[in-house]
Amino acid sequence: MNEIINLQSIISNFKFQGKAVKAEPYGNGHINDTFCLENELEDGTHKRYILQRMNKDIFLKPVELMENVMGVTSWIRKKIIAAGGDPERETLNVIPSIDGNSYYLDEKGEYWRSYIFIEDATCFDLVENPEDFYNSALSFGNFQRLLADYPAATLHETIVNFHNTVDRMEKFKKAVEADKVGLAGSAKKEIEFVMERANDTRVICDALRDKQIPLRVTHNDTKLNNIMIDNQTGKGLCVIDLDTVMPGSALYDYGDSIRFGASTAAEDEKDLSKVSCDMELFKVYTKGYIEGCGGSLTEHEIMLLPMGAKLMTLECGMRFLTDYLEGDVYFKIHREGHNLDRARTQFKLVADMEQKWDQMMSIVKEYV
Ligand code: ADP
Ligand code: GN1
Ligand code: MG
Repeated sequence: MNEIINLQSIISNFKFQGKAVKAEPYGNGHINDTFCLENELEDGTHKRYILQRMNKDIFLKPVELMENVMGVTSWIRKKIIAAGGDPERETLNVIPSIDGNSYYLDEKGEYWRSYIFIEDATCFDLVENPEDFYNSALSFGNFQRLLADYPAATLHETIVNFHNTVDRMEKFKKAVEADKVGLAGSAKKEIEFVMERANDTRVICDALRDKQIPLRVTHNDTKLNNIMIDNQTGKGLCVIDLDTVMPGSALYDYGDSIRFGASTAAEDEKDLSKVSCDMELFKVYTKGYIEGCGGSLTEHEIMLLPMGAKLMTLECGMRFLTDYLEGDVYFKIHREGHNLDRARTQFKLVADMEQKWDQMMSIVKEYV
């Protein structure tokens, strides 16, 4: 963030406890501008909050988005309370603005929101041990189960066609054709890699269209750093980043977790020899996700899990590459060529999954 933001004026518009003593940029999200705010209370203790400026270029209807967040968190909250859990830590808690809204609209037209900071829990960018990954799978599966009876028709579609891989392919082709910033020549191999897999992009879309698999309420952005793992228990504590909760497929949630978490390297690793899809991690996540969903996944969904992993990885690679070709307008970048590096790791993973296809299929078959 190069601009200077007057956080103090933003902070004064929320119903926070105590007095702000510190506020700094926080986390590794690619979309919103996230800050950690630390307040001192009257008794001298400190309390932290997450303060976020929502990306309004990406989320075109922030008010509707916050309606989704309020709806989903209050739904989950009731279930947590009924199960004897801690609703302050196991779901996001929105701090209202002083005029009682779930967001604050500043004079520049920017939308802000705030959550209670979940303490004693960690968001990981890389899996540190298979147990954590298994626990994250249980939580993401469980999250989908908690929302299974949510009135889906009341949810706003925060990003239209978010995981429609056919539509993503079309957008990708247009970006290649337009070659807006003249970089297509530097990504010939990568563009070809995507084009060769154009037919694959239909598989989940067709299965949904033909009702071979059900439409569910899903998270749609299930990367490992969108879940908080409890520092004491090592268990998945709270699913965060609810901006894309919408009707979708369980294959999206499962697939996106594999894409990010079963990779042996960071999403933007430059040394591709370090990047592969770890079959041990694939196995533990598959087990955890199917368990977390509480037996609700159909046989057809289970058989399509490897395709979910491959297509979510291909889609994400396509999205990074599209953004590279369009001049880095979507994902935050931290170095030149960052989106191309990210696209390359995704394509390396796709190629690796294709090599390991039989292994992946035999792992999921154990659960049919
Ligand atoms: P983005 O959409 O940009 O990824 P997130 O909502 O995922 O934004 O937030 C970015 C990061 O901020 C998360 O990966 C996490 O580290 C941290 N974070 C978000 N919400 C909380 C919270 N309630 N408590 C603690 N950390 C949080
Ligand atoms: C973004 O918001 P964040 O950083 O958790 C993106 C995901 C991508 C991911 C790739 C709303 O996730 O779809 O898979 O980056 N979120 C949105 O790391 O586009
Ligand atoms: Mg996030």
